[in-house]
Amino acid sequence: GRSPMLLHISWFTECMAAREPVKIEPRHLLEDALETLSKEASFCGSDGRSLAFIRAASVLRSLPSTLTTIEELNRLPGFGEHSKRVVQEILEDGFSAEVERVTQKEKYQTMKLFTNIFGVGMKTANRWYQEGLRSLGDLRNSQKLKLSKQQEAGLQHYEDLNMPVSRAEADLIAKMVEEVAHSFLPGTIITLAGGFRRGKLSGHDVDILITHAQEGREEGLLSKVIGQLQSQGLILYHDLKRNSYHDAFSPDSKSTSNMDHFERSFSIFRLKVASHIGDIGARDHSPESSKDWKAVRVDLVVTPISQYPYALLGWTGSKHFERELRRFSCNEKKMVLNSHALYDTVEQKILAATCEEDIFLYLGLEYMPPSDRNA
Ligand code: DGT
Ligand code: MG
Repeated sequence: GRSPMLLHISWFTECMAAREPVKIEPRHLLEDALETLSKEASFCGSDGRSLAFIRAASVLRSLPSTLTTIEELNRLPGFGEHSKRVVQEILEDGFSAEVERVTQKEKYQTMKLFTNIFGVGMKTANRWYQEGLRSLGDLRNSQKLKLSKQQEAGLQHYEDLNMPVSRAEADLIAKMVEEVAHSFLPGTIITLAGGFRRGKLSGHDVDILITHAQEGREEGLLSKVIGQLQSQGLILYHDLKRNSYHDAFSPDSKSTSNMDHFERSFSIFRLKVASHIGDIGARDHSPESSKDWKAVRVDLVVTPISQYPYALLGWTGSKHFERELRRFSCNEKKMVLNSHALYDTVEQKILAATCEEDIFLYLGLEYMPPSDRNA
């Protein structure tokens, strides 16, 4: 059969042509419901079910207008019976009893709380839940719990890190990084990737790519940049991973791991915030309200220029778009796509790209600008 991505694209075009201005149900209500069920499924270890709900939510997101009738729903690709049932319920009653039940569950609430801690994955969250831990207070007060440095930082800055990062804050951080990078290596190219590149106005972190037009000049730059920012008191946490492309990566490996092998730093920046932002917090009278800084999650990723177009495509997201694109490459084109390269398994060669457009061309797809990749 045709790949969901192609179905999706052709259906989308069809829909744009028959655009109707009706609007009854706020679309986020439906998407949030499906996302809740997706989370719940992943908390239960059902990755397949989780993905099915993500797909359905992504189809809704790509609709030109809000869904209003169950008939429209029946024409949509990528909608399983369960997702359909939930959407139908909300369209008819304004809410879904199943979703309400899930959000009330203690396990769901606890898993959501714990997995929102920087450095805590599903396994750890589940273990803590099984041990009877329920709140951040429980984690902070536990005597026997052994937290990693990353989790400690995540717990310490939990509130800040779960506040959205604004576009202005992201730009400010990119500028800080650029200035320092230029002081060590003029001509360094800094790119704001992730959701912000797709035009989102806020995000959960700041994803920054670092490269240089001369291959190899970027090597060793990151530790200098971090060191400099650190000496200015701007880094609350950082974990530098060295480049492991050559020792751990083979382009035709069947590994499904999405982790890439660039030199990178998972960090938490200490960002000065304008006093009027602090004023919002001043309404509550906690000592925190006088704080004139905010902890922000920043990923710095260093890429050689030869891999930059792939890194840019891979780090622009969305996660779901990446997943669908990689699946399409593999199933329809017999090519393995990741953030380093595109590997043609038939010709058995790596395809070099100088820009994102080249990659879409290799895949036989029309170029999609970042703002169209929000699926
Ligand atoms: P948000 O939540 O507003 O930050 O939304 P995004 O879309 O910026 O999501 P984010 O920051 O989690 O990831 C941005 C893109 O970067 C996403 O498409 C996947 C990619 N990405 C994130 N972490 C990794 C990683 O460890 N390895 C690879 N290969 N890609 C990653
Ligand atoms: Mg991001």
